[in-house]
Amino acid sequence: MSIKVFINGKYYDKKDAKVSVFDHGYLYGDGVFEGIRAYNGRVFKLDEHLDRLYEGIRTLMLNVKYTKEEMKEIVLETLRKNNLRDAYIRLVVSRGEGDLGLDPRKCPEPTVVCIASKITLYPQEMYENGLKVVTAATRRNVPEGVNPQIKSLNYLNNIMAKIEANLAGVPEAIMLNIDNYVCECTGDNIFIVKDGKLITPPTHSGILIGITRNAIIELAQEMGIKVVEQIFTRHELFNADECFLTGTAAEAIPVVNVDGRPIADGKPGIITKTIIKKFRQLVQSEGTEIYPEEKQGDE
Ligand code: PXG
Repeated sequence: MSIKVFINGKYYDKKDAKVSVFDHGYLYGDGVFEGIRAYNGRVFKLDEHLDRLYEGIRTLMLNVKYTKEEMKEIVLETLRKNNLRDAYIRLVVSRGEGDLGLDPRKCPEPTVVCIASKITLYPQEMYENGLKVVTAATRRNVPEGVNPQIKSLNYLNNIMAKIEANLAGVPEAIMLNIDNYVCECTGDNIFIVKDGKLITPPTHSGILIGITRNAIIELAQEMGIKVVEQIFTRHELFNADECFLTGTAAEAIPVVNVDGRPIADGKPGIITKTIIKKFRQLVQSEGTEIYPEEKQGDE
């Protein structure tokens, strides 16, 4: 069965799911997106993803006609139309179709797309043995420009950093901010463990405030682990006891080597492993139900 894609109020088969070349999302990267996961019939942190999407929408002054509640229903209905219980959801809101020229006033109506599909994850082996990563020369963009808190359709800095990772033969790259502090990865936030404490860069260092990051902070605090949002350098990263990345696609995944330096003994740490386990339990047990008519225990 072909997947059904939502575009501006209608569902299209994958082969017919097309957006105009005059859409300013395509022409200028003018728009925002979200990557969301569903596990076991529930959408994880849907409200948080929609809050972040609508913050970007407000800042970019996109004239979206759907309320947050309606957008929520679009996500759930797209999952139902595709009979999915475990999925990766991509919501895209672009400026819409308009004549050439940057001016957003050329575009009367934003384009809203919702794709629900299967997800390809890092291989299980990487969760067990951890990732090798490198630091990219390309910096994360500055908050004074396009604020990294906006999950915008312009990901070029991150894509350049991803190319650097590809060239180095590793799956991810660490991005620094212009002050040389560790910021995040191309599509994941970063945590280190030092002396039993979790440390992650603060919002003002120029990161996307990851939904997974926030969930992990909460989880760690519930486990009695101290969490601090604090800037740190590559030196501190090289000398951390443990390191892991968090993101909707990756969930939580250990990092065992940065720029050729093994992190501690070069194996995933105990706190990292515990957090990964707890996070996996969490995603299976909470979220917005896609099929609320299903009886409990009916699965
Ligand atoms: N930093 C950046 C720059 C991201 O793009 C994260 C951190 C993690 O945020 P969340 O909210 O997911 O915990 C992201 C998220 C994709 C894809 O298709 C990218 C992300 C999420 C899902 C899918 O490449 N980026």
